[in-house]
Amino acid sequence: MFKNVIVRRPCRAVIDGISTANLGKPDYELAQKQHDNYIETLKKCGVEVTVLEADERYPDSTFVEDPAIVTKKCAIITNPGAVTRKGEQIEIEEVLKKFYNNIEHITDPGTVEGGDIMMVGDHFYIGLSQRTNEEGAKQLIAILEKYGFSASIVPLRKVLHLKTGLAFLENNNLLAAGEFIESPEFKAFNKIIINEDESYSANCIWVNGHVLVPAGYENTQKKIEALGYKVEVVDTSEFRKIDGGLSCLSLRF
Ligand code: CIR
Repeated sequence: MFKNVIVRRPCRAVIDGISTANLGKPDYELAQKQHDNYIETLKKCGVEVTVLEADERYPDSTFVEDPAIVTKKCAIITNPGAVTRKGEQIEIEEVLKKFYNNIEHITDPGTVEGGDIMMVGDHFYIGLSQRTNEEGAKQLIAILEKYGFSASIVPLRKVLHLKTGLAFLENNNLLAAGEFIESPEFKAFNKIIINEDESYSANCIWVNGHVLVPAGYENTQKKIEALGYKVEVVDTSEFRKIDGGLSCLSLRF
């Protein structure tokens, strides 16, 4: 179960977030409203939400999942691979100090972004991507093993982050899209295949028995409801325009 969630308000510069989506620029006001609703939905799932102020220096800083990895035993401050995101990790460390005694760091030349890390119980899958390099993964594995966790590497071919195409919903249930549908690494899971035209909705989050699903993806929504979860639909259209989804918007621990 999760007790805490950290989010950061989208800044005005969110319109300049890194994007490959070709969907135009986010509408700042609407992004704010969607973020309000995201927070309210999380509260419904029984977590305490810490809301950080917008940080105009970093257009993508609302995606707090990337500068840190939060586990049961420690927090790991990452080292973002994207140039415009370097520095976000310094800000998140300040906040995580209030929650964790054990804080670890990924350092140059290693880079890691939290979106590439998927926690499944005591095991961590690490996506090797444009943002997370081999040296970063090596450092991360050493840290995780020090705390008694295990880890394995998954090379990515197309998607931005590992969790762009995967979501672990507990109880062995795994949403999988695109390049992950046939991956041997995930053979043992009860895989829920996300249709290609709904691939964005592979990025859902499990929060204490509820599953947050992005608005507008009916097939995915039905599949998750059929598994018995309480589905919470949240509109993330403005974050999608800058390649962000539900998981990217929070740290959950
Ligand atoms: C970026 O390219 O870094 C942001 N525009 C999107 C980050 C999405 N984060 C995530 O998948 N964890």
